[in-house]
Amino acid sequence: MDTSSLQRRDIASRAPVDAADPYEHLHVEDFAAPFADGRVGWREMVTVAGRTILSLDGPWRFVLDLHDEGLRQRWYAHDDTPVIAWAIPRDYDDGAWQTAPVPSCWNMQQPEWMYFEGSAWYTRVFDRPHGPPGERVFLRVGAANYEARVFLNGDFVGAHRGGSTPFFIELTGRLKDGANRLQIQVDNRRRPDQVPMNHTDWFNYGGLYREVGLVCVPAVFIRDFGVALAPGSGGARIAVDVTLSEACDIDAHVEIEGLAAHRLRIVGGFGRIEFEAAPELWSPRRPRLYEVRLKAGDDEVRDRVGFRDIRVAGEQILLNGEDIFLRGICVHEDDHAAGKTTSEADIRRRFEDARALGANFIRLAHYPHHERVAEIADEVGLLLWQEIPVYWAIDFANPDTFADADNQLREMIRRDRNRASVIIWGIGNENADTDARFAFMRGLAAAAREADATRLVSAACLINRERFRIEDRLAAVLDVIGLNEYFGWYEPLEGLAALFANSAPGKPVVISETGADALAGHRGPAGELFTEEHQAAVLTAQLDAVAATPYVRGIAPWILYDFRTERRQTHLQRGWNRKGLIAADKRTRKLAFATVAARYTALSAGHDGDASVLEPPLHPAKGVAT
Ligand code: GCB
Repeated sequence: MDTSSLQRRDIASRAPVDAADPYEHLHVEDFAAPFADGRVGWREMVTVAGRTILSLDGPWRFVLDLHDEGLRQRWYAHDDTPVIAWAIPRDYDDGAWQTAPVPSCWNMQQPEWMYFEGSAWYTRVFDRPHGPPGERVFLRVGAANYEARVFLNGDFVGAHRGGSTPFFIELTGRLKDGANRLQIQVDNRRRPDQVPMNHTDWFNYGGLYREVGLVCVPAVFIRDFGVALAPGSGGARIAVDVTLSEACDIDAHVEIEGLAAHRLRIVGGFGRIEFEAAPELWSPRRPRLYEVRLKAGDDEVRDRVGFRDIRVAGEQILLNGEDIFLRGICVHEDDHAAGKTTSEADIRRRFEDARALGANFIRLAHYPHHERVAEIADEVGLLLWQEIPVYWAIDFANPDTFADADNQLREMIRRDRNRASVIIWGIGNENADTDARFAFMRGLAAAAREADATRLVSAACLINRERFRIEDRLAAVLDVIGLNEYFGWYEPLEGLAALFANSAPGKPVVISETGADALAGHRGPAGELFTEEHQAAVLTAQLDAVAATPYVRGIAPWILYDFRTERRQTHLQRGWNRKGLIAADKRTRKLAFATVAARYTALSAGHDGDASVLEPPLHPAKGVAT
């Protein structure tokens, strides 16, 4: 059959299968092309602060689609005629025989789905929400790894790429009275031009692994808003900016509990105001949050916001004007039973363990974590580094890869920019120092600052191993130099002192990773790799070296919990990275946990200010910190 005359855009819109040539799909290979055009990104996001989300979580009909038949055969265009009435056979009936829960990672649902990488289809029916006239309805997907294509009542309505940030697709005007059929095709294939690319040191979970729901808003609604201390105001002024869905001119009203109430003029859909206010500042010891209400036209949003100042001065990091040392720990969003799907309890346990370690700082590796993480960190007083997965050998020369990374960065910032706990945006991890990478990263640093002028920008930089010093062109565009170094594990420990002595970064350095694998329970001499003793000895030496190096203003050992990764296949690893201070059961603490905890506890007295104040509780049951 001659398929050359097929127009790309036609493929998505042609008539239901029964009417089409039944063999046509066998010969079309650009079947995914029509769906690239409808991509949504950061501009289409809708703030959900204080809004009710109508949950679509629960069991969805589900099938794996190894050969992409769903797009080829246009499964989304099928009507719901029962098999008994079919005129010609089909290969799909909404997965009526099988379900998967949303949110979840399909890998964790059935043993035979564990290593599946490819497309899968989720289908469910929901009733159209009934709100006031003019109400608009958006689908919100918390995260889908990696690419998602969405179909409503047989029509393609939008797509998204990037596996760790939320996306929104407007359904207004497309909803029928009564039942509506929603289908989401999720594709988790690893590809060299994606962000991350195909090679990473974590497990590639697939699916709708964060919550899915509907958000209903008025015809003109608040799309985005920011509330923060005005940069450079010394904590004496607050700035509020508002972006509406439409380019209209109206008044908005902002109220900050006990502090201020102001009218703010919106022109062409955008408004900004700065006013005097002297809030009690947010810090890890006193994570004070204020209720914020913002009204514009018929819309209203609410949030709980902390006010704090973070900046660098020379080689110091200043929190509210005071030098701070980041006693950190890295953490992946990974669970031996739930994969990448997380829960309130899991997040609070993570924070409890970090607190028991004496940490005041967490690096969320290597992608944006669930939005509840930063919300809870705001409440309990933990500082966060949050990043996008610009990891290792990204296709830096590819403009489309840049567009993907830039969008993920802006989506992460839009989602979390009102979270005081987030102090650092991470834009990359261990990328080779090429011209293409430098241009790419310069672009990302500029994007981060344009989207948010109130935080620090960092990345895990490189070491020049010939001159043995911290040397990376990228350092010039960062506020804080992140450094992943594994002296004592991948290379001899002796190099560390030389590296620190040879380097003169002129900016604060944070050791964004260091550590050693240890299988829990594997004991032996400190000289033997993979023993708990060896891991503890490496981290002791690292903490000693850091303590003797004034420009190192923080350290985040790799990592809180062991995590799943197929790259690691010795008999001591068996598919797990064993650098956790705690085993994958999230209970068994290795020797190194106590080693780091002892150091951090000693350090904390001098570094967190106001040590007389008790740390806020981690569980709301015991009282939410204000
Ligand atoms: C790194 C990577 C991290 C790995 C870690 C390791 O430098 O950034 O993703 O998991 O090393 O264990 O080797």
